[in-house]
Amino acid sequence: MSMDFTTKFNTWVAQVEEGLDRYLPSSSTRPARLHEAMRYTLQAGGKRLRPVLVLAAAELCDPTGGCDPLPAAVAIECVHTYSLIHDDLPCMDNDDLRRGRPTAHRAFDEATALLSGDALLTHSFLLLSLGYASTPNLATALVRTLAEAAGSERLIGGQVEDLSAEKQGVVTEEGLKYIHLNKTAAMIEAALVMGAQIGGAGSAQVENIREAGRHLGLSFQILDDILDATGDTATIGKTAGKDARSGKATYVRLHGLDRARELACEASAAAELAWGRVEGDTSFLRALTRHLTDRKK
Ligand code: GRG
Repeated sequence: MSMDFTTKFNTWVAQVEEGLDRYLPSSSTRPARLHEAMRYTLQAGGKRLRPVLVLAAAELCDPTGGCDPLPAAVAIECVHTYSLIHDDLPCMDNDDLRRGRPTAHRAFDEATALLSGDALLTHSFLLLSLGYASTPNLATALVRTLAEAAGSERLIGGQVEDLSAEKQGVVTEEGLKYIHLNKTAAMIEAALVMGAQIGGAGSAQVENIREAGRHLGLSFQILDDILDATGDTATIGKTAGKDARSGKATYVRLHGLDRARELACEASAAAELAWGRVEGDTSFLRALTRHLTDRKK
């Protein structure tokens, strides 16, 4: 029986929440303050987009569910959460609010926040090595996909250029695309590719899925820029209007709100087209693409 989009999304989010609880050390594990801090941001209720993409891509490529995608889903959420904790630190965006709560360095202290991010990043690779120990080739492929996406040429590279564009107060179209493709799209692509790898997809299918992820990632980030400019702090769960105040490189700054909205729709349409080249039942992922283009947080 086919479930509707929201039911399916919520079912997967519930599995992810359960996985986060199961695969993280308990908050009483020594040193308790560190484990409390790891769980504090991780379990603050993000959208869980990346782990849901892992689960959805795995089901798309192997509807029989031969191999459990949950450890990989939890691993990518750990990396994503580490990047948010570090991004909020005083040496980067210096933000007070994340996922509707005081940021980790406000709720704990700067050293604990920094180390909780480090620990989440490290834990993600432990989860991949333990979760896929019985399929070593798959474990290696997943480690590679996640490490490449989170590494110096993608997530961290995008963050570095973002910070330097903000400092210099200069942003070009090419620079902005580099930042968005690497800071945001890399992890969205990686989530889909990891799911496809778990589902045993061949290289053509993996590349088509990666391509859809790239467009989805761009559209997601343009919407993030739009929501920062138009949303309210209570709804988006982080400080609204911060990009404009800090002179951040965004699509809204470069093109204005109306053109940014058009560009988000164009990126979303490109993702739709890319889903058309992917084999299997892509209805959930297409619906998710549309849903993310209309999102309010
Ligand atoms: C510190 C290496 C390092 C990287 C930081 C994630 C990040 C890069 C910066 C956060 C600010 C930002 C706008 C990043 C772009 C990616 C993005 C939109 C992150 C927020 O993802 P959501 O909206 O967050 O999925 P939730 O909380 O719902 O998981």
